[in-house]
Amino acid sequence: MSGPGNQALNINNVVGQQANLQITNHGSDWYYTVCAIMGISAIAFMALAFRRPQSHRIFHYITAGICAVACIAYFAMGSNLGQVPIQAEFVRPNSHWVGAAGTREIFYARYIDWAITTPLLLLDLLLTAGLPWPTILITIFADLIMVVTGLIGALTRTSYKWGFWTFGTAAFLFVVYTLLGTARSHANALGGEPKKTYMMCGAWLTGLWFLYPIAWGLSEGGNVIHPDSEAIFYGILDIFAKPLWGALLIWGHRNINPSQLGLHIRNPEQTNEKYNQPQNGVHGPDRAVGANGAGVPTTAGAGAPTATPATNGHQV
Ligand code: RET
Repeated sequence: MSGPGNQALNINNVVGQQANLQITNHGSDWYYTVCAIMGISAIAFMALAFRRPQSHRIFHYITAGICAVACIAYFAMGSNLGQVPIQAEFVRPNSHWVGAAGTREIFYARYIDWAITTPLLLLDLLLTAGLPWPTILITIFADLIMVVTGLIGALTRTSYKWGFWTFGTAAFLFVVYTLLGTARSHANALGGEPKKTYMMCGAWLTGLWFLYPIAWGLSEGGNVIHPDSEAIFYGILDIFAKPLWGALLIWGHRNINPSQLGLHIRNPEQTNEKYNQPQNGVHGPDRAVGANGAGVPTTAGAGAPTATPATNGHQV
């Protein structure tokens, strides 16, 4: 589709907003290709979700959401949008810009994507390990520090960008510590399918995520590779990190009941509740049957004054 077919670079070529070093039509075509892959994957995961009961869709929904957000981010990047020219610290090897490094196209859209999707990827994985929610929360917090410092470093013109990269890497190592330590031992304790799925997806995720700070060092950081190569590098990583990883995770969950993971999700299909029907004003005995027959504490009779708040909780 390169050449006259893809006009994004011509149309979105705003004077004063273009970097000296930016993607070409090839980079744009590739970004649009990844955009399509993400979009198709999001639709496929939603289609798979509808084949399961509502109480068994959480991992499909999270993973579909991840791919949908990536699809939009890739649309922006293919269109040469969501970017800003930043003075590069180093002259790129073999660059035409003699004497000065010039500006490089930095896609901040990438970081908006990551700020939304990497916490969801971790949620997918850490729920599989049956981790207590405060531990999930602090891990996602560290992940957000990683993404935000990566963005600020990318927008920094001087060598101080590496300071942000260092903070980001420290935060990332905390995430890795949770994955290889705490979460792994929780998954081990669960055993069976959750353990198998966690081990597979956890190893995949950890190995893959280590390549991102390297891609950053060669692109936004060191200005070593061309923005088209940056597109290919991050694009391939993202395909492995989102649709392919997500498919493996969802496949791993085919025989896992969320209640095994401490996820007690109300299941109207099993308890014969009718949608939009008031539950006699309170959450009566129907409700107390709990998700998937999991032993949920019951309140006595329909007249019980309070609901059973724990039934929807994530109890671990
Ligand atoms: C940055 C730079 C700062 C140091 C570190 C980084 C790591 C980023 C990672 C991103 C993962 C993104 C994924 C996207 C999915 O499509 C921010 C590059 C450590 C690990 C999985």
